[in-house]
Amino acid sequence: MTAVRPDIAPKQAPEATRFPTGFVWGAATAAYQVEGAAAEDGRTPSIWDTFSRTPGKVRNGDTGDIAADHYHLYRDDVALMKRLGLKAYRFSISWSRVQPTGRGPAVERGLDFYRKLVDELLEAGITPVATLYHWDLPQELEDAGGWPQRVTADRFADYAAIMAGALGDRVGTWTTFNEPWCSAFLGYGSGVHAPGRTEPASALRAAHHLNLAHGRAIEVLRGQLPAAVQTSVTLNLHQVRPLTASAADADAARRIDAVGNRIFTGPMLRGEYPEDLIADTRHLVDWSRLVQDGDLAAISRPVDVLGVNYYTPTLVSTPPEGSGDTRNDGHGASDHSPWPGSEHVSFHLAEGKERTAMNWSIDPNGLYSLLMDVTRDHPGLPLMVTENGAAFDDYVSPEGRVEDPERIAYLHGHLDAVQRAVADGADVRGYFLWSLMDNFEWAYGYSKRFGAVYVDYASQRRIPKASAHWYADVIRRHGLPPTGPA
Ligand code: IFM
Repeated sequence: MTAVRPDIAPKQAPEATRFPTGFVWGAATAAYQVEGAAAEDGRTPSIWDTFSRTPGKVRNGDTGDIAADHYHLYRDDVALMKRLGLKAYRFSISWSRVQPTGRGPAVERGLDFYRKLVDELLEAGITPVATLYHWDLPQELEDAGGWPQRVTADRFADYAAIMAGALGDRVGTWTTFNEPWCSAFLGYGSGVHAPGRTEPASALRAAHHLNLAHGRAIEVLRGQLPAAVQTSVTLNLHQVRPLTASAADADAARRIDAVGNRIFTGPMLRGEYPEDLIADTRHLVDWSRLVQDGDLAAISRPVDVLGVNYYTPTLVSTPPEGSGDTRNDGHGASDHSPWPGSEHVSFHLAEGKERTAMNWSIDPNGLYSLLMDVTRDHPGLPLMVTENGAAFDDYVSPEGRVEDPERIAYLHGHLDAVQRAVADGADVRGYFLWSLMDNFEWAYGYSKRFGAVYVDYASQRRIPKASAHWYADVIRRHGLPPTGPA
């Protein structure tokens, strides 16, 4: 087993580099990206199994069949987390592993995996943070219509009840959804994610039913969980910026903010869909029929903490000729836009900024602004950075080490941004690095490495990268090293 490098010795950090008492240090993964064991112990295909087996959908024809084999190696992985000093582990549950058809009774063998994982974490002193849905709908539910169908929200509430019954009180925080924007708009709009449909109206319907499913699940969870257990949802809020000061670009930013962010924060945190979103999309859906009596009250049930994922800002304009260009929206190439009703907006890469292997520009101020914007718009709402990190072209040196100074610089800059936001009044309770280890990066397959821990997929050997040792040092200090990356 690899030990945490001793050459980064814990030092006493000056007060200025410290984070609030109780600030949680974690790392995150998701079921389909790491578990593997795709057909074991009763698990049935999810939409990502089907999608990844469809030729041309995922780079190199990669699938999550084996992934990082976390299903079998979870004990070693938890031991590694402990050595790194992680205080919390954010993972997701594979719905089709615990409820193979998406309805009816749970399969005990599937539940057992998560019981054992949670036991192992608690034994190691690591708080489990569980996400119910990170994009892997049971295929049977997609065959019945998927998220554009209202009944899928009912199915999700039943599944939430199963998980609360099985593990409720032993998980620190229950999160309903990870990035429902991706499920709705990449899954049913641009089609670069499973199930690969390209239907703008269905994408909007999916967004509403994901919102409804969230609200129904929060009701179920709150009804079953002890008061000390937290509920949440994680959103990939786009930090939208207009390219120029023109009115046209301001309108582009407003539109993308509406269909990228406020379509979720509006109903969840204010109990209403934004008027401008409805106006921009009313040629696609009849919102007065889609949103039924009681839906908004259900969706706006309070959460204890809002999870925020951030990687890069979103720079937009309205092109003079009016034809949009989504090549740089950061969400993958498609002839179909994931921005229904605002297809004429163009996306840009900021000039002069460094980029990650995803071609995403590196801009820690975007995270600072995002946390401050949410704090301004929703005062008093506790926040958690549930994902932040970067892919780089990592490799193992002949000495068996993985040096990733760019990732250390990325993490340092973004943690500094979190600290500045906290100092300026944002109630940020914790930070989860994406990702604990290299994994299946959706349509990019295994070609992108986001991990702090390198995974050699041929042997399943884990090698903590230099950034993992650096992060372990940050955790020990409860603050950033005073002089930047080690
Ligand atoms: O890998 C994904 C994760 O599943 C969701 N948020 C963004 C990450 C990087 O693309």
